[in-house]
Amino acid sequence: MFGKRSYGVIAVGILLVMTLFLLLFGSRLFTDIEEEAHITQENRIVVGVSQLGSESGWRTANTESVQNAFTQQNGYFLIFHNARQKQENQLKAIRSFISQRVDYIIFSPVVETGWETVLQEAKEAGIPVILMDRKVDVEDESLYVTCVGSDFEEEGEKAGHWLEGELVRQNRSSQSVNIVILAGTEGSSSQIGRSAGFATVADRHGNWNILEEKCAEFTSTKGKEVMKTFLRRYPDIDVVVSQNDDMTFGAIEAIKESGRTVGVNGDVMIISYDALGDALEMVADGTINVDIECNPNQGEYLLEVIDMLEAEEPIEKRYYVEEDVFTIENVTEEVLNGRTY
Ligand code: GZL
Repeated sequence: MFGKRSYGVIAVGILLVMTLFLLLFGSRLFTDIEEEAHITQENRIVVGVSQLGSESGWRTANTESVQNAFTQQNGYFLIFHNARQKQENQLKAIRSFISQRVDYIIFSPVVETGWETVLQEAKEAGIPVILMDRKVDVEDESLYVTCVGSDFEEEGEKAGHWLEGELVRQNRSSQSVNIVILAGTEGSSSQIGRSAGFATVADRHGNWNILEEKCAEFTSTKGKEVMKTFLRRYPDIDVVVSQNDDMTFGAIEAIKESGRTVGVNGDVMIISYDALGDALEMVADGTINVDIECNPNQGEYLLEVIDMLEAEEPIEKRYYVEEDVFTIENVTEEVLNGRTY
């Protein structure tokens, strides 16, 4: 209908009109957006979050759940800091939140001890502190409002109870069983609780030999390295208890490279924690015998706690997230497809 030349004239005309619009209204447009951001920032609840690191798939999911909860749309201004596994970085971040006078401080303590002073500073600044995932070991429990996370001792006992039942099923409950344990970050409440819970059950069985428990930092690299050491030291390992799936992935690699087999039909039983989607695929195919779930989706729980604090409603000292135990019997397609981490 129009020749090429006409299209060119039309295009230039449109460009001219757009340029004119931006010159006349553009600055107001951006000012409005900026003012809008400023106004909503003033009215938003400011939350400082110190996340301990990004060492595992679990931690990534935990971070995502927090970032998906404390959004501008939900009325929050989130200041998020990753401490890269170092307590001194968490201490610095918390002090920075205090100097910025945030409304709330949330943090996942990399280890249980060494927090009294900074928590006292937050208390004196009148800033409520909420623990996420892991606990702190403090005399004065008024230094934090509440803790949202898992019952790690119960998780450890769940692992022990599963092994009790499995040995009965295999008709091996009176035979000698050699166990090695890949432990998480030393002094973290997940390591302390899982070790203690499993030991509570193991102590009831004189035929369970815990050959060695060694820290592998919750990472797959370290899990493989420590498992290689165990394989060199102990030729007849029957069970590996690995305190998170990332260490389990590394350990399974090391066991297979040594020529031994793992899982439901293998000669080394694998007990893992976290229940990441990738790990549940390995439960479904029999590589991992059992996976004790540790739920990282704590953002919604934390949101609810702050809503209650804002409404000055009474708060419990502890909120536990819901968790399951997965074996080949209950890891269905529906479970695998429904996994959010
Ligand atoms: C558990 C959490 C642990 C996970 C690991 O609540 O603290 O830390 O089990 C993570 O995967 O690194």
